[in-house]
Amino acid sequence: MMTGTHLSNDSLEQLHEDLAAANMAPTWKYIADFVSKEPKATYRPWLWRWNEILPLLQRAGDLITPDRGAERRSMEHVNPDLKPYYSTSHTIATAVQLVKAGERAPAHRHATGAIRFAASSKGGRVYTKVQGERLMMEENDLILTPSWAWHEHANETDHDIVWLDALDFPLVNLLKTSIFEPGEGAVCADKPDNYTRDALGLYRTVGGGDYSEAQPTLRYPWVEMRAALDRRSGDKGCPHDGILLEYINPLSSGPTLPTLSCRAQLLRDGERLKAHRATASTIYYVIAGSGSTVIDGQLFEWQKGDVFVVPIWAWHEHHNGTGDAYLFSITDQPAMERLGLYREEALQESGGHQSVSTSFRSDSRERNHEA
Ligand code: GTQ
Ligand code: FE2
Repeated sequence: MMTGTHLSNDSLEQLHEDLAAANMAPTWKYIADFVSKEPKATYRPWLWRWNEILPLLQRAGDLITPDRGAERRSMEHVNPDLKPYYSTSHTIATAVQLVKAGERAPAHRHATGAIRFAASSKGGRVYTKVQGERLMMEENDLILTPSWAWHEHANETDHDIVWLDALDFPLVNLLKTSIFEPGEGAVCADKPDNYTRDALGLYRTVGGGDYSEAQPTLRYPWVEMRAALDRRSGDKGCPHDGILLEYINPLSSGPTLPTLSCRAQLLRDGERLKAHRATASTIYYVIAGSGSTVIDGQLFEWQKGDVFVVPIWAWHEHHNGTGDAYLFSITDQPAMERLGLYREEALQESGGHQSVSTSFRSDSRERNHEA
């Protein structure tokens, strides 16, 4: 033989041992582990009730101030299977943030992209200043803070605001690309209100030149999104999502952010949708109404303010109760599409409906943790 180390009484077991010692792995033994037949979620669906989370945030209201150091008074929705990552799905983390009357939170920027959804606001001069532009937060407005955009929060009203944050830091951290920079003083020249919207709309300042930001820093008013949904309420809609609209980037007509797509949907009175699954994870926030979603055979009943996560490749179908329901959602579908990894399929059996085997109970927390 060419190699002096070849042994005539060699065995496969011996080879496997020697491969391990040489920091090599035999594909013939492990291929199913690293080229799995199907996506493995490795984390479960979960739901956080507004009623249970809000008191915790109120307590933080008395104990934390969002100044430099604490940085933000927000609390992450941590999936019980993703505790080391502080994340809600494997790619997205949502949180609730409280900014009390008269407070501000300091400027910073980070590689992670973020959106805010103004879950509970009385309107007025409460805003996130993004790249020098004040984006006002009326109830259920969507605000973007794209990757590396300076942002700070201010509540100049006499009432507190609570909003939902969604960030792509689990994906950014998986890719080891996190950067964070605190801001000192005026990090960015102030822009007039509605600057971006005007620049990307029908009118602009004469001689103002092209819009210069890589990603638009936009506010999407709920009154407009809601009107757009309601205009479609007589449509047939999608069998899986009912009336579903995506918040788009008007510069590219692409998704909301490169990594995240935000959507709002209308589920009509008694609407029962069919199950599908995709190589994307989605986090839902209930804007209004009540109903349920079956996720991999588990029933999740939801009402206004609740947040729930549909893991990657999990079957899910929404059933609305009585009256209209509106859901806001954040999905990593754009990231998957950009990587050429997006797939989806509809459930074929049982007319597209799953059989329900269990109901979600958040007080099953302890038992689930040990499982
Ligand atoms: O408001 O800038 O929930 O940077 C987590 C990180 C909110 C924010 C979070 C953040 C922010
Ligand atoms: Fe931030």
